[in-house]
Amino acid sequence: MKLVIAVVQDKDATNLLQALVDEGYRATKLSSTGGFLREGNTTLFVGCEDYAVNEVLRIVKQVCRTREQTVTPLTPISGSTGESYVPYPVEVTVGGATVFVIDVEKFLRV
Ligand code: 2BA
Repeated sequence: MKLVIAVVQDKDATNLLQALVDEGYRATKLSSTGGFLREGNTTLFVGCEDYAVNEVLRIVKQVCRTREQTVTPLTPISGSTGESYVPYPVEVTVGGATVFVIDVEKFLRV
């Protein structure tokens, strides 16, 4: 058995969860926060048989979109009064999804 962990954008999470459940997969949705953008995203846990991993990945790829997002890190500038920081917007491409596939040693429902 495998555990597929997919970090997706909030905008795709509802559709992805629905698509997985429609195809008979069990999934758990967690609210998460990206370390770089410090914005909300969604992490889905999908426990499935080994043979189903590619089908789960296909659904993830089909639903999740890449999007451009602007992040504004503070950039240091040096002036006569010393160093100060100015906002400098940078565009990054986020998604479709960041996926980890992990071997499950034991699966229990007690
Ligand atoms: P964030 O960490 O908020 O990253 C959002 C987007 O910012 C990333 O999109 C990437 O385009 C950019 N980015 C991240 N770190 C960067 C850096 N050091 N320099 C420049 N740009 C950077 P994605 O790659 O699609 O990642 C989306 C989300 O997936 C991430 O949100 C994070 O929550 C998760 N993620 C990505 N890689 C991960 C990893 N190796 N381990 C755990 N979570 C990961």
